[in-house]
Amino acid sequence: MSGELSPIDKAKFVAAKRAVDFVEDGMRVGLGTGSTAAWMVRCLGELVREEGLQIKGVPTSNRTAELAADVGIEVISLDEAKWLDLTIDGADEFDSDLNLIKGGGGALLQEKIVATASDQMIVIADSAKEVAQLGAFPLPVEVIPFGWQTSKALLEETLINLDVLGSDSTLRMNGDAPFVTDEGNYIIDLHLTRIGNARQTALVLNQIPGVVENGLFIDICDIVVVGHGDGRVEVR
Ligand code: ABF
Repeated sequence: MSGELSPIDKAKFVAAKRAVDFVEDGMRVGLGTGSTAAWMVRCLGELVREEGLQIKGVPTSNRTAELAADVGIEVISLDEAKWLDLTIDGADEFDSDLNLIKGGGGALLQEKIVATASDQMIVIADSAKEVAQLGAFPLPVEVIPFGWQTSKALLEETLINLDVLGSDSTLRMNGDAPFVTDEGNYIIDLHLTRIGNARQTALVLNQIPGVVENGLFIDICDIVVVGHGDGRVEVR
């Protein structure tokens, strides 16, 4: 399945392959979104098809739902599953406390709901995603389309009062039109450079009317499986 891979893809693949060792027969599994999570879905599909692994998967995006069905995983909704044994997902950044920035792929809302509804969340990432302090990756904030410019202005004003560097923000675009999430919302990316107090930032951002969710995942992740370009894997 992995063929000849570039070092970055190899790192993603080996992390994904190691993470599926945590999946057991009968589990309800949250399926993340993004290129690393796509490797994990393919690895799980192989176990389902070739070793008879019995799982039910709850996808975190339409794209993951399609891929999971294509590789033979039984897909159910979160409401059907109600609670999950495990979620495996990618991330844009993780720190030594296993706090994360997610949402570069635009699926942060479903990803956070699914991860929170899981006994355990495992993040799979290449080693370049590890940071001493979160914030170099633009922090995605999902907002409803109504009044998004006002929400953007309020976000920038709020950032000035938080322990973060930078208060610039941009509406995520898809060509000439705003990028629209699976839930029909927009994403505003906050260009912060450094987030001093990620816990406080996550709470404060969600107080702004119009904000649906932000991409800071605090105290949600239990394990990070880190893949390296030479094929080494670490479990943190
Ligand atoms: C999802 O996909 C997101 O939360 C994160 O933004 C992104 C990571 O993508 P990739 O695995 O392609 O780097 O996990």
